[in-house]
Amino acid sequence: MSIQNYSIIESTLREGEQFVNAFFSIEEKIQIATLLDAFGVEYLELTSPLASPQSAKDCTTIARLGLNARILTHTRCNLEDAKRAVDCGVDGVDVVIGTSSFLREFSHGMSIEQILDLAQEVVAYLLSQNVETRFSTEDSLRSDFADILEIYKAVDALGVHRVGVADTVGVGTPRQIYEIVSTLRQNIGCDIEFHGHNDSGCAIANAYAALEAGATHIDTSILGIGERNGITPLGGLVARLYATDPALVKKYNLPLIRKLDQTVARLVQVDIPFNNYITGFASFTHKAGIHAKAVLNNPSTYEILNPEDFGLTRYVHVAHRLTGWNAVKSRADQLGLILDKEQLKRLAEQIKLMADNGRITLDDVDSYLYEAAERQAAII
Ligand code: HCA
Ligand code: CU
Repeated sequence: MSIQNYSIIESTLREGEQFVNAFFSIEEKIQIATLLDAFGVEYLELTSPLASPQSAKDCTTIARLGLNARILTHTRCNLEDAKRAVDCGVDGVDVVIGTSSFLREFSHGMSIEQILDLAQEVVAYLLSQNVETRFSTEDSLRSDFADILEIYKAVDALGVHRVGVADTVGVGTPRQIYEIVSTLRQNIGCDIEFHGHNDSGCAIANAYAALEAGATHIDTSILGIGERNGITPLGGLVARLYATDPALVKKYNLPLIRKLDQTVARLVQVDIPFNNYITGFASFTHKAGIHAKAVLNNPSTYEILNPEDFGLTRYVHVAHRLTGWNAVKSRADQLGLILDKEQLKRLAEQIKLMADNGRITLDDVDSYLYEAAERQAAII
């Protein structure tokens, strides 16, 4: 199935708040919410109002900001929580309950029959309050699929807007997620959401597989922050979709990704990883002579993402032993120096030798280039 309409449920302000370093003040939450809204995500998911008195206030405040994004909060599956959520004035409520034997035994102690009754009661209540309603099962992958299907069919029959598949522990593979979501797609009519943790590095691939299988909503957080090592990162999902077809992400304001990543990195006191999707400092750097030559001729040779579409620029690294004369020429061009091919080739050899004898910097390369240009001018 090809990916068509989908929405992002941005959960930096819910799952992201579960990141070990996250302690967002209301001002910071508003800053994040406003930026995400300007980026264009369709939904913002907020921490449950039952988490703490301040969380309840934050929920109400953000619900009243008048953002374009629909505002959701996230609660356990019981009537009291659902009522508190509705009272915050949110557009929708995401309810979740654990269905795996682990969680049934060690968390809430309910049987599948009890969960089924409760799910129907809570979903019916939320629908009666005219809020967008999502029902999801925590640890879906380690739950009995027949149980999940039975519960999802029951809430689908009540008219729930969405059901969610949650890979709570990051154990799923793209094939498994594809299988689960496509089976659900064949059995129920409502929308399908996927929430995937990244413990084994599959969160983006799993989200993508869910979309391929017919999921309509994907949960993300900025930089992927969340419980443990987090969930599908917003930038990573965007990169994955763009690589398939830039049209899939043209609805978003892509240059804001950098600001989003930088803002959240600062607020939770981490560096953006060097190899981060789109915004890592090495994401658009090219080094080896062969790469540099081809990229200078046509960037698509080694770039699946066009940095300009994200408001970024590529960098061709010159000051190292793998350099080539094309990269040296491009640096000379940037400095406005005119050097002939023979000179550029000699300079490339000189840079390689210097690099073999120790670290050299771009400043060193620039001085060689200026000296060579002066010598050339003197000869002419
Ligand atoms: C958790 C809950 C959750 C919920 C996902 C969802 C998970 O913190 O354990 O509501 O879809 O990963 O299961 O984030
Ligand atoms: Cu989660």
